[in-house]
Amino acid sequence: MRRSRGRRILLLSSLLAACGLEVTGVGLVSDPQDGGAAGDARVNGDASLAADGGAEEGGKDSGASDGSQLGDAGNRDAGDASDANAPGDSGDSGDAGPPPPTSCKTLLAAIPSTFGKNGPYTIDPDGTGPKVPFIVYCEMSLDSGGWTLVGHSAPAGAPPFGWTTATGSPLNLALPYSLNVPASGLTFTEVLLADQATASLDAGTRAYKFSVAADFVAKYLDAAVSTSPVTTVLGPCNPGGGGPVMLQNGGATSVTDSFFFRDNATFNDPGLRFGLLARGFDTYFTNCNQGGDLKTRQGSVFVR
Ligand SMILES: [Ca+2]
Repeated sequence: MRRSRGRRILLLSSLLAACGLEVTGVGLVSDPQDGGAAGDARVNGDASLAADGGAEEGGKDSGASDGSQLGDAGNRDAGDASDANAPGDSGDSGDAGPPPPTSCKTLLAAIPSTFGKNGPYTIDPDGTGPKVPFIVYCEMSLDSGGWTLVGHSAPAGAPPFGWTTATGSPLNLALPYSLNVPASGLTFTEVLLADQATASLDAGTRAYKFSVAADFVAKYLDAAVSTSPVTTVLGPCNPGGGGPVMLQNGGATSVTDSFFFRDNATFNDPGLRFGLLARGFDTYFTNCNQGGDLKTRQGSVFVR
């Protein structure tokens, strides 16, 4: 039990290290013998990593004053941390425990107590398939929760960036992040566009959602598709006629400079690229009805 958990933590440590993140203590997916499955699903990535840009300053993070991590106090386990670093800890009793969830949506469905607990979690979209589990940020509060972060911008961010581009890491707000959704195996039928709260991956003051076909990313690599109606999830902008007009077309998922959205299907001119860019939202229009009051805000793309 202890040794098995240690090995899984070691694996996650390696993944985090590959992302340039420090491991401050890691809880993995629901191990019923640990009691408190919800807490265990949570990765104890120190939220201050998001603000301080990751590995470079990661060593300064004690995690002791990490007030923004909800409900993870029980996961901080010095024994686990030492297990993760123990060079000789290669034993494994075969106690594999439940596999990671395939998405934040399935996590929330399996462990309803994760509702309201935004944060980093480990998912494995292809389940027992060959893809390696990885860390994502789950928005577990807005619109009933279950949203998986697949991209966020950063001030002065630059391409490549977009639906089919892998760059950055989810917890590092200093650089743009995009997952490369099809390569990850993640599936979804809803998209949530939100601005960022200050120094946080949580939504700030504006969020909009719409439904898409399950083959959205693959089918619209070089084409656009209507996203209407767009529904306001957060904020005062609640325009009629299908939502903020600049979000009414999506697709063009193969472009490597944005999560493309705009008021018409024209996406071939990179000089007129709108949507969530690596440096933040550009919606051309700024007001509620047309731009959803998103322009120039730092933003995130979640799927569910
Ligand atoms: Ca897998």
